[in-house]
Amino acid sequence: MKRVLFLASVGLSGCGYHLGNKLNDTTWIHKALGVVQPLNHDLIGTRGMARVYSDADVDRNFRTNGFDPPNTSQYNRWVADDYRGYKLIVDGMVDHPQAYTLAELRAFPQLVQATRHDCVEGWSAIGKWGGARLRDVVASAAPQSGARYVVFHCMDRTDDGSLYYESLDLHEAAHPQTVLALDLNGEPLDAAHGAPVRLRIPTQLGYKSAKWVRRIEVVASLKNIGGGNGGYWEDNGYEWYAGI
Ligand SMILES: Nc1nc2c(c(=O)[nH]1)N[C@H]1C(S)=C(S)[C@@H](COP(=O)(O)O)O[C@H]1N2
Ligand SMILES: [Mo]
Repeated sequence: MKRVLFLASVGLSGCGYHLGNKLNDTTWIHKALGVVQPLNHDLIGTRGMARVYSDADVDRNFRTNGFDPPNTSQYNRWVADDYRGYKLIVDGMVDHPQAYTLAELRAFPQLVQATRHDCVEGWSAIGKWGGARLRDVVASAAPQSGARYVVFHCMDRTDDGSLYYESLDLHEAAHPQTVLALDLNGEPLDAAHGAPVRLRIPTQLGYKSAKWVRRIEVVASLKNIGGGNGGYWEDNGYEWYAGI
């Protein structure tokens, strides 16, 4: 497969390190951050693993929260057509901008894991999320050196009429449990939970897990995006770093 070969070549050209197991996974970060020493996943970029639950723990009716689903004619057309026309854009400070259909996102290795979602408002729910790892999708676009963050541009409108957005730094984006979720509890995501693609980062509070993602932009700074604090809720006073 073309993409797999491409990923392998990114790994090879990024640095001259041993391409053994774990290090290989973070090669694109080394490249993006211009780091000379190999990074160790256990020390940087993970901040621990989120607990994985069993199928029996899963909340079959996963609560929904936040703004209403997008109600644009474009989004409604995608819903009606089973999202066949939708593409997830990955661009910004990258060598290879991408636009992935859902079928292409499903061609990435899929992670399916039951993890707990913790909302800052004081509720939790366990869902079995499935999708492509964020790090694989970002790596496929080949972030440039100097890149620091990934910004998730969403399709829903907030209270002030702006589009919801969120961001992670590249270390967080590389966390092995962070997925661009396509499925919840064995079914394609429904519109209420962020279809067709939503971020699921189980190591961070719920507001970081952006729903209805349209575009992932790789940037050096968050200053010029939205209110400059890295997310809609951050622009309204929440912490940008929401690790749990
Ligand atoms: N685009 C978008 N993403 C969003 C939100 C939102 O309003 N819009 N709400 C956030 C909050 S506060 C939570 S708790 C979760 C809720 O996800 P759920 O509806 O699947 O439970 O989505 C997060 N992601
Ligand atoms: Mo939340």
